[in-house]
Amino acid sequence: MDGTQQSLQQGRNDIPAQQTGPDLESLAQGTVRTDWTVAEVRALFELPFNDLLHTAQRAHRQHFDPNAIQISTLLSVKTGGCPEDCSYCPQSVRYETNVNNDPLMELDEVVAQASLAKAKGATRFCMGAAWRSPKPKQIEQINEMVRAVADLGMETCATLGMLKPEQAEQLKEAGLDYYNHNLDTSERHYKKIITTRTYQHRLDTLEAVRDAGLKVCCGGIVGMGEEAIDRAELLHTLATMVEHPGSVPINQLVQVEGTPLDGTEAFDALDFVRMIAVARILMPASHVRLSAGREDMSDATQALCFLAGANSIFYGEKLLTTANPAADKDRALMGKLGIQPEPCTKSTSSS
Ligand code: SAM
Ligand code: DTB
Ligand code: SF4
Repeated sequence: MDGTQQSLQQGRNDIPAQQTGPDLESLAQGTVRTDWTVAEVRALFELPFNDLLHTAQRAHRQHFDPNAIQISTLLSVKTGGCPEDCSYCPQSVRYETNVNNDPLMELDEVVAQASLAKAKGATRFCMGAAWRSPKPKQIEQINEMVRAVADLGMETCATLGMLKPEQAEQLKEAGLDYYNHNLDTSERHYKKIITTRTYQHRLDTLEAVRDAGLKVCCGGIVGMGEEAIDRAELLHTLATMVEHPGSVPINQLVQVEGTPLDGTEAFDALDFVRMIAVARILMPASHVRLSAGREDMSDATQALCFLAGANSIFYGEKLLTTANPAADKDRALMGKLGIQPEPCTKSTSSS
């Protein structure tokens, strides 16, 4: 016996006997459940990496083509000057960043950007505004943009801050498909990240969005100095909503100079992959989006995310204000992996 084998054998005596773990066979069936416990979620995070990824990939295949991903492009239609204090965000007026306070974009410009995104292969166009919540006039202006983008034959998404039930209904009426509103993190950690609106405010907006018949896009950010329990609690909250969000963006913090979270310890790539895999198992029929942070990820990390069940990306060189991989780089990655764009769900005369 060589030294390594000896030490491995000796080490084995120190490892506690394995407790009964999650039933991987049952999880791989991909049954949609909303009754998960936090203990169950934690146990998923503690699985050996290979068991976790294999189970996530099996659950993924129950609901999706494993070689297709949904492609969204983002546009910041109202950039900067936001009164909120989200400590990750370069658009808050409270932090000195290089983001200016721009007015709402003209309709023509939005349509031009959406057409370009469509020509490059995006099927969904997501319009973001740096608002705490939109005013009535602003909802009207956004509604015009929604109608025009829908007329291009694209799916539409908006992220405009907090909404009242009637505002969600107005957006639905205009033809909006998805509304993005993230929980960002666990309720406990949230208080250290944002003080100007509560977790309950976010849950109320999500309820208004759901009740209006809009599809919910809701996820969070990792790498904000949270603990493992916070990531488990965030996914638990999402996976125990009355209905799982149709789209679950998992963002890795993009650190921006001037924001309070700049300088936070870099997030471990394999922990990011775990986050994707656990989201996939908990919400097997939802699109899980490998969202912000891809500029800092290797092709290998992204490939592992797809294996773990990520099946959506933001595509195009810009997120809202920060960089995203160039479209040709993403096309090359998809080519290497044999991944195809998922077909658009919209069928209009112009599409
Ligand atoms: N102002 C609206 C709001 O906050 O509801 C909509 C736009 S806001 C920029 C949308 C989401 O982007 C945030 O909730 C957050 O999850 C994500 N985000 C913002 N800055 C980020 C960053 N630096 N890194 C990763 N995700 C970020
Ligand atoms: C989401 O979950 N991530 C996107 C989108 N929804 C709106 C935003 C990421 C923003 C990253 C920082 C920036 O570009 O300003
Ligand atoms: Fe404003 Fe949204 Fe940024 Fe928060 S995340 S500061 S609400 S733009």
